[in-house]
Amino acid sequence: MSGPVQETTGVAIVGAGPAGLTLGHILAQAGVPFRILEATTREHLLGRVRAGVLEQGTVDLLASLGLDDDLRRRGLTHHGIYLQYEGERHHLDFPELVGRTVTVYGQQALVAHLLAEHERAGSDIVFEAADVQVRGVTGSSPGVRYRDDRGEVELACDVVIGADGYHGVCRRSLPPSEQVTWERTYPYAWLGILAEVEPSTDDLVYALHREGFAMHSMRSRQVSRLYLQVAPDESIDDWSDARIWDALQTRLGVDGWTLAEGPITEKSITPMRSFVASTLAHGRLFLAGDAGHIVPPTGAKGLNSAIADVALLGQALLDERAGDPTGLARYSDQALSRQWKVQQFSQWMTEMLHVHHDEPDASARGFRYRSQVGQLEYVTRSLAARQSLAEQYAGLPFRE
Ligand code: FAS
Ligand code: PHB
Repeated sequence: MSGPVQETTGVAIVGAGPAGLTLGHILAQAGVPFRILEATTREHLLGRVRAGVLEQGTVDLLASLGLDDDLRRRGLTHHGIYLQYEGERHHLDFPELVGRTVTVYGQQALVAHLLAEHERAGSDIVFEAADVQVRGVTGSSPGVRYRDDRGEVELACDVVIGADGYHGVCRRSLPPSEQVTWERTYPYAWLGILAEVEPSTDDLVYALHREGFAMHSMRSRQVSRLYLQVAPDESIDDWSDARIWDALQTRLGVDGWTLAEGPITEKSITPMRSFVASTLAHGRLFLAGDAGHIVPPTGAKGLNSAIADVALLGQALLDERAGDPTGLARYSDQALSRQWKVQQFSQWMTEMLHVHHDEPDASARGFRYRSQVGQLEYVTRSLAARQSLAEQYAGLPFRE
């Protein structure tokens, strides 16, 4: 019985989501050897729908890596968002408010493009890597152990990157004494659909309605992406296409506007949570993206935070290889400082736009709803408030 296969690389990246794939490109561009270990299949990875809005900083990073050609072709430049409440729809014009735009370009398309570019370049990516275990990150021989079609593999490396998302193994490999986590859940979830129908709006619509939140997003001029607030324990089986469209028509409807319907090609329910780990570094292990933090999707920050992390981490890894370790030493604090600003914005957007059906007291429920209407009236009528929202939605700098 032979022992594990012994192999070596420079950077072992666990997870081939946006964080892992983008970091791989940063390293590839600098000629740094790496291997990406992905638990699922290529098909499963490409089948995930998820996020849809890219901040300017994310677009700029992808462009700097020469990874924006598909994005330039298929991405949709958006000049703001609409906030809707009590039958009124108000546009926030980002170029007018903060001189920036955002780009609508689905995470599914981004991951497909990042992966295709890796495969074109012959990157070292292992799919269906099983039982990944982080090893020796506080000693002199960091590495990862996993199983592939050859059997057990011991992969020695200089550094391990946990880009394996909220449910991954890397964050969980930290000793409890080394890390605290902070989390809150929300008494609602998002039911999301993809529909083969031209979007009925130019910019995204975020709507507060007594029945619950609804949002009109999109993936292209032919495919709409829409969301509904539902109870956290809802089953997608209880939501027929007709029931979904009825709720969207009710919650998004305003005088003089029609929501076009079409065949629903994907529907799923996503729970809402805010989560932050107290550190993104432990010895030679560094966490990036959802492995270290989660936001409710209302502020469109999940994917963008993952990219912001790897922009910092990638440069820090290159600096260390050039003899300057300060970036890696500062990475966790820098990334988490930005992340807490993103957390508060995502929480603020979420609480402003969702209804608390779980509140048993009718008076308290009514008070909360009317306070939210008051908040939205203030935000849509105050230049300072609109600028603050636009500045955060369009994206904070990667480095303060
Ligand atoms: P990811 O979770 O994307 O990638 C982690 C990768 O690691 C996965 O491919 C996983 O298979 C792999 N992995 C996990 N464990 C592993 C192991 N043990 N070994 C090897 N590989 C392992 N954000 C928005 O901005 N807007 C949205 O509308 C939105 N919707 C979402 C819907 C859902 C259902 C989910 C889960 C997230 C959503 N997000 C949304 C957030 C999402 O976009 C994330 O922020 C983004 O995917 C983060 O990217 P990564 O950090 O790369 O993590
Ligand atoms: C999406 O298009 O999937 C999307 C857009 C904006 C959000 C969340 C999701 O805030």
